[in-house]
Amino acid sequence: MAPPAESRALLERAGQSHLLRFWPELAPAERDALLAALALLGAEELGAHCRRAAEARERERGALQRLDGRMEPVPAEFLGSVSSSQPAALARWEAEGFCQIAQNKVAVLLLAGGQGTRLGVAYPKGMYSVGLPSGKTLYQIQAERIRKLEQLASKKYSTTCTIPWYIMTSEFTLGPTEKFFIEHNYFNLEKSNVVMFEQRMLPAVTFDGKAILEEKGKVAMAPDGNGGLYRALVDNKILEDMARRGIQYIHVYCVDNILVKMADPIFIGFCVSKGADCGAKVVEKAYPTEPVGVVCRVDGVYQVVEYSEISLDTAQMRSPDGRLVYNAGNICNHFFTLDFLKTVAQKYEPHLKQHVALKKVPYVDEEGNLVKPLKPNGIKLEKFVFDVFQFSKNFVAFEVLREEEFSPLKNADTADTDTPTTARRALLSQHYRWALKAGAKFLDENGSRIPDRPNLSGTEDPPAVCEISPLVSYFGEGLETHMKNKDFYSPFILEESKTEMLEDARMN
Ligand code: UD2
Repeated sequence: MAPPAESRALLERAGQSHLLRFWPELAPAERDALLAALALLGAEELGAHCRRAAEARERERGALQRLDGRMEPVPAEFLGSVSSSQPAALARWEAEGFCQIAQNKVAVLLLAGGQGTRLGVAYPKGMYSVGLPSGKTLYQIQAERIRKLEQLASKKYSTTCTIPWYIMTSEFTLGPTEKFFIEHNYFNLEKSNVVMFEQRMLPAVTFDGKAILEEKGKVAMAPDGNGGLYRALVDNKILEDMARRGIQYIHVYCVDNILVKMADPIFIGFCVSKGADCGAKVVEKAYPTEPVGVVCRVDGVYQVVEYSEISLDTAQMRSPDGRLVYNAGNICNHFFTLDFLKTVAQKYEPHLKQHVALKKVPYVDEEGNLVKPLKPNGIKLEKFVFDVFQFSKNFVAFEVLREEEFSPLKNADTADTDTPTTARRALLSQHYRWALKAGAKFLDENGSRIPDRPNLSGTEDPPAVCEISPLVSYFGEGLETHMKNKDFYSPFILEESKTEMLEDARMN
């Protein structure tokens, strides 16, 4: 049976009739599914999308040089920093942050729609366990940090507060993420305070502007980038949900940073105190080609220039003090006011740039064989979450310490950086440093004292293994009660259930 004449005519006009090439071979259900998918995309829109993708790729090939001359670093007055601020200022910002959290004005929003191709697992990254002694996954760690922070804020203000957790997923991640949360009873968070929603998908396109078939009857689709957030907020009425709950400030973050300080009271307090509508946490970039974007100004307007979009010459530029000129490394931790998000969603979203990502997209060739290309063959158009900085009326950046706050999980252990091993090491060295600071002593399996290494960096394996549950401590606070002058056999896990025992021992 021939495909419906109307569909064929529409696709032909849009330059996409190849999508029906295998029609005669498709089973009835596959035909229905293909027609339904094409109807949803709309032939005209699909044609326009494919043209846009091919043109954008052409344009971007010559764009780097032009951007370089227009970049300038973030001026010092708009850049706060943990390391150069007085303790009193940090304490003030922290108190401000806690005050906002206690009033139920703060939410966290997780970007979790990515495909995690570099890590090479077939499930959402948040479900990944980096091999901690507790076996906890990224999602569990994050859920426990939220619970602890709620407790801390509630206690400080003798109230009961909630930090709603919004999770943006995609067609790839929604199903498994939901299932995982249900299986784990939402990690003891109130289900109604965990709001999952889905971002849109876009077809992948060949360099000459044709949508790609990943199966004989299936168009290859990919999420529309983490800047798809702004459309997804509208599609799913999330801003209304936030307004209903009285949320005013939102901390947006990406799924794979094992050290993420969700709803960090210091960062929230800093942004609120400065009257910012939009803010970004940054760390000092480690080396010129590190795969993090840099926060800077382009033509006087705030922006992140992504690692794939900065030229090597510019990335390597150094100031007289030897630091990289563009050193404000974006760690995908953003602050937004609800009002700012509303303005972006209503007014600016259509103007956000569509970035070109060149990917290896598996496809069926003209003979119908499945091909897994060895080099990029497809264009994915993506919006970036930080591209809204340009619309901010009062943008601030806040520099934090890498070893305390940034260790992303991007690659499998075969790579040198940003792997399960580096993430596990970063977390365990941080917990080891916290434990030492709280006065803990460590013993090996023979009962011999393990010499202390208080200045251990996040890139080394700690001499003793000590994992501290986020339910016991959010960021190293309150550990003396459980650990001061006590001996712990390595490896040791400080779980909430053990803390009472330790306190009893201290009293006696
Ligand atoms: C991101 C930043 C980069 C740097 C780096 C630090 C962007 C665009 N780039 O780069 O500047 O800060 O992180 O770790 O933010 N995601 C979605 N939907 C999508 C695509 C991605 O939700 O369609 C999520 C993804 O699940 C992850 C986050 O966005 O949580 C970042 O995505 P990525 O890991 O692909 O970004 P990366 O490492 O290229």
